[in-house]
Amino acid sequence: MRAMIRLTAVLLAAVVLLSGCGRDEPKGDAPKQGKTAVIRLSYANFPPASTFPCVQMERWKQEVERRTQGRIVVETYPGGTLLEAKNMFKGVQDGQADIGCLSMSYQPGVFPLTTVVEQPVGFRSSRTASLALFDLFAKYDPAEFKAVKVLTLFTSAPSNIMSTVPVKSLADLAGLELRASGAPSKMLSALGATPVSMPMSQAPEALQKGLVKGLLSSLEVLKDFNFAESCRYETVTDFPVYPFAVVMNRAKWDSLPDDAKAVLDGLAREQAEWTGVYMDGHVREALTWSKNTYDIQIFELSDAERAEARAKTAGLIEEWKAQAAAAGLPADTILADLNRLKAEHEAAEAK
Ligand code: DTR
Repeated sequence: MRAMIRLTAVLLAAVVLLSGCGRDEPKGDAPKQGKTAVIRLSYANFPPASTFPCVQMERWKQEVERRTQGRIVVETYPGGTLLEAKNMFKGVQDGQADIGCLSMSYQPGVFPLTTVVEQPVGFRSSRTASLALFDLFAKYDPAEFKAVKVLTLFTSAPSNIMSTVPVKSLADLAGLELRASGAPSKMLSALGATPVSMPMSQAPEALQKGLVKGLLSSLEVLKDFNFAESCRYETVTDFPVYPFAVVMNRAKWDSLPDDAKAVLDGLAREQAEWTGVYMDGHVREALTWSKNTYDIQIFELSDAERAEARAKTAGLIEEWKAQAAAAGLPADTILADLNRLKAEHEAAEAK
């Protein structure tokens, strides 16, 4: 009996020692760095782990850990476990998380330049919109992000309507409560619907409680949130994308060694493109899955209705211009740059 107790004690001590000692060593197959200190970075995200902002977060973590040979270790917190959608920007500035993923659409008025991307300019893919957003940011280095270091930017795919009742035409939108955010919410208003603005992380509960009859978002959420189960009707409208930024606490960034900074900077644009490509492919996959699993019905707006929607929402671009100008930005030049970048990336994608 005593021998048993001694053996158990020895085993316990070994477990404690092993878990404690390994804590600051690189993990996995990364080569060990001798006595070089490991830098640990916390990364907060607001939606569940299965969704695209978190998939891109895990990919970024993997690449950073591989490219720094384990000298940087990224600890990820999906699902709002460290910071929620609406306090992401402030939380990162206050140091509650080192890194955070935020959607500019959730904080109207705070991001006058980058929200040009959520205007109805007709993006057809997340890859094109993500690269256009990234390149626009690189050109203007806007004041709205001066308090933090921007690690990458990307967008959702174009938004479409998912609903519990069929929306076969614009007329069916009249008075329909749909969850959206930012400029896409304004777009719904202009078309006669009743937008209910909230971050995506609150959409499942709103749908479940019947507060909304559907939502406006990119269609991959049909699978990632299982919205296809309740929203059996999808209307392809190709409404705007939602822009995102991954930001880092400025002091934490300043404290990083130059070689680590170079790795993160070297990954920034590549990560934007990776996310766009992943998103576009995942939308297609989620649609197939939703058809097979829930036999969803898909409606397409006619060309005439698309033109009508464009005409009714054109005022939003003017509204953005006025806000941008009030913030001291060269609105017309920014918009022209955005359209040029869109055309360039679309042409590259078509090849
Ligand atoms: N459509 C935006 C952004 C978005 C698209 N897919 C997801 C998944 C998880 C969070 C956000 C998003 C939106 O509706 O918020």
